[in-house]
Amino acid sequence: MLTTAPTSSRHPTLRLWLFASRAVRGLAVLLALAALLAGVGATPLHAQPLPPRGRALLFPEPNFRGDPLVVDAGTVIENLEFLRNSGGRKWNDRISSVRLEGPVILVVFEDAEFRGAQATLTRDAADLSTLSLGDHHGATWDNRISSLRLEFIQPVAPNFYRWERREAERAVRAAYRDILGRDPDERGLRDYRDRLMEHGWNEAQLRDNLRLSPEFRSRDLEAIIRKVYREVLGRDPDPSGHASYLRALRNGMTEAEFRADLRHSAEFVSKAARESITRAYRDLLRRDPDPSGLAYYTKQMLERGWDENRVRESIRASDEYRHLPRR
Ligand SMILES: [Ca+2]
Repeated sequence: MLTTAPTSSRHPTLRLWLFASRAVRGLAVLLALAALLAGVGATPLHAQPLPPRGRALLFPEPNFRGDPLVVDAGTVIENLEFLRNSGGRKWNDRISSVRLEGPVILVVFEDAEFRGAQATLTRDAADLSTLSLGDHHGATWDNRISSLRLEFIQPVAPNFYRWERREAERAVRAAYRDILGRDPDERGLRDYRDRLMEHGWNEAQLRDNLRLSPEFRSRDLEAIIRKVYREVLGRDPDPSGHASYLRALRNGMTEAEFRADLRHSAEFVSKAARESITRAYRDLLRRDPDPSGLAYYTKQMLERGWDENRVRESIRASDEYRHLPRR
């Protein structure tokens, strides 16, 4: 299930992929025929083992929400600009969470044609805004993927991923930022780069190792909880929120993951929705929203995925807006 743009046939990689996909379908038909024929005569002597299956689900929203782009193992997408979802929106710079199924790794790139920063995902990522790019501007992978490859994991050749020096250093820098909240010192950068390049470590091993470091284990969790609650929700933690985040942080949750998790809470989402709706009312209708308008638009935003622009469109279509004296 790969949604394609009308312009896709002009695009060599995509055409190749579509061809491959047709070939796979053709093969399936042949196999079905062979099975039929075999059934007529005798039991086949050598049942062919099925190849390992795997796929990735790429979601437009964090926490695996929204209609995903589904890609099968072996897929190479040179430019997400040429892929659109069923609503006609381009997939470029629009992926916010990733689920991996089966023995696959996903190699993602910041730019089209496998250029720019790259990262290898070996496990689910519920929120790409918690994964730093490793550049010098503190950017994350959220809404930034422009090309990708979904590869089978080769269990017999665990070191098949060959790190370029620059990429290895980028991965170390990103992991330090995400897990320790700082840039690596010279020695840490060198040691972990060597482990990636010479000992065949992957990015997940690097990150797991940092989570076991004394520096990470001795974080001031109380201070982190107070700080993040104030930043995101503008208040002190309640006892039950405090207890559950304390547990999660002790189990290795990073500060960025904590912040992202709170940003997905009903409290934050409805607070943000209320702010958007109030802004739209003041701009367009020159008044604050009444309770029923606020309730209606909050529902549309939380349950039907409306954004502020969609709210504004709807307000512009209202009688009140149309009858407003023009400035
Ligand atoms: Ca991009």
